[in-house]
Amino acid sequence: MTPHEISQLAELLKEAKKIACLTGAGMSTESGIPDFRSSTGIYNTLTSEDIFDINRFRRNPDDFYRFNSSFYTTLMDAQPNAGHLALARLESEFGKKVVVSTQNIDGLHQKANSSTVYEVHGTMRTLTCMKCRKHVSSDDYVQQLKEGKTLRCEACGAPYKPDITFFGEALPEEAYMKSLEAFEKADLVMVLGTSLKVYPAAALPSYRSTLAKFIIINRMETDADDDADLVIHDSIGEALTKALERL
Ligand code: CNA
Repeated sequence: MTPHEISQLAELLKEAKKIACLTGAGMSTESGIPDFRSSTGIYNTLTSEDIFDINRFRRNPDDFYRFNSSFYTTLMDAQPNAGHLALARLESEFGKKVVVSTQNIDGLHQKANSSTVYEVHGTMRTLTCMKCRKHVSSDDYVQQLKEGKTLRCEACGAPYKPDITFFGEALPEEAYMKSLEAFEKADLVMVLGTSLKVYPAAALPSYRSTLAKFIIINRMETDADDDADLVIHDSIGEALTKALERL
């Protein structure tokens, strides 16, 4: 990235009061969690992409739990990186109002102390029984999850489903509605580390006001690049850290 891009980023951050961010898997690659669609992403190591499809999970939960053992272990052990910390610092050190709508299920924005995080694709922290709807914390099943064992409800024996949004499921309504409101009210919208391929989350930035500034930081090109005031095809952690040094 060029020094000019960093000074443009710093200037846009400086002017902003209300910032709405849409973050994706690229936000957490610098914490060691692979994304989906990069050359090193999960879709390149899977035999089938439909592992996150709800109909496949209903037919065969064993595959999902087996595949996710190593992914879950990586998620549990990961720590926030410079990018997560920079978003939290925009609030704590620079007095910005920052809303983070994340497609991620790793909880790293919360670990970094961002105050307002909407998980539009749900969370791995809780599980719900597919039959009797018993709702439990994943904390009580860490070992089984790491070992890739299929989790079953103690009450009725049906599989537990992690409360993440599978392909084919509706988004958590409250998180999505609150995100929409934040994107409408923001004077700066940032897209960070997402290929913008998964809808309806990918549509959130398009709800911004015509007066709002629009920044994309993503290693690969996205379909929204042409609409942005600033596009940086580089590391989120580096770009935000360098820009914050100039605030
Ligand atoms: P994606 O389609 O894999 O896109 C990620 C994007 O991030 C790519 O365009 C990359 O170029 C870019 N990228 C990767 N690393 C960096 C970096 N360090 N700096 C800047 N850009 C980078 O992932 P999306 O989030 O768009 O897809 C949505 C899915 C992915 C959501 O449902 C997530 O739940 C799911 N996912 C989440 C995690 C997680 O929780 N950490 C990990 C993997 C997948």
